[in-house]
Amino acid sequence: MRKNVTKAKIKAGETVYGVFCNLYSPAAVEVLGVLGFDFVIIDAEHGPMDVRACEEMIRAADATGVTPIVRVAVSLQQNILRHLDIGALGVQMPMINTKAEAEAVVASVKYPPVGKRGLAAVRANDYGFSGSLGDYVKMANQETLVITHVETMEAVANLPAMLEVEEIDVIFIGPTDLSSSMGYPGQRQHPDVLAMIERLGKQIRAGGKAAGTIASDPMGIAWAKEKGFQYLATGITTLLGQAGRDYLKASRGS
Ligand code: 3PY
Ligand code: MG
Repeated sequence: MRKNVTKAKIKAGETVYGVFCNLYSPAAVEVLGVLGFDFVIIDAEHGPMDVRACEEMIRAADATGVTPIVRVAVSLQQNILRHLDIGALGVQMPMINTKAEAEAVVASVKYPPVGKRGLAAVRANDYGFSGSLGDYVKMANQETLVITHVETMEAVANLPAMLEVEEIDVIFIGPTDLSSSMGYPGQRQHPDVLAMIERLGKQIRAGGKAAGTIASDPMGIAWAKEKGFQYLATGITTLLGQAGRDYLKASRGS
């Protein structure tokens, strides 16, 4: 298992930058790695990717040194395990609304004695051929990132309790779902939504965890950094859209 450079940077107080990738393309993951992004979030929530597809995306991440994190749709122990066994160095779990749900994520991600993850010789530990499984278990518990989303009003109400869950490294504010839950669907820039994100970011940091959110343009990145968000992500289609529109504007003028 390789070291989780993204986790080390977060623990050292650095800001890390990544991309949600909901298109199945190992080559795109390679490009993101070569470009120098810290992490890629292979999106198995919003998108068609199954575990087999995620494995090929993770292989591409491993080839270029970018940290592979999978956004897993269903928070069930056996489901989370399959994404970690193929080599994800982190799990990002959407729609976590209660302390019990947050604790269940940790239990699924971590091996005993911290959690309940099942152990086998799998891709994540070089199929058991390099070193002892005992050493791997210790390293996996140390290196694997646990990221949970706060993106509903129920989660906002339960944030103080969720902050008590040790082993969650990053709490990620999902602005699209949060704005929807607040009654402003599609209005991520609404002043009430921005004020809520700012408040949640402060609360997360005061609770001893790193805060994450979406930041997709220079203003959004500057805003999020200024508010203390440390784990910033954009999306692969957002990047394509920005570059594609700029190109067409420069070439055709529209
Ligand atoms: C959201 O904004 O709701 C997210 O989950 C980020 O993609
Ligand atoms: Mg969301």
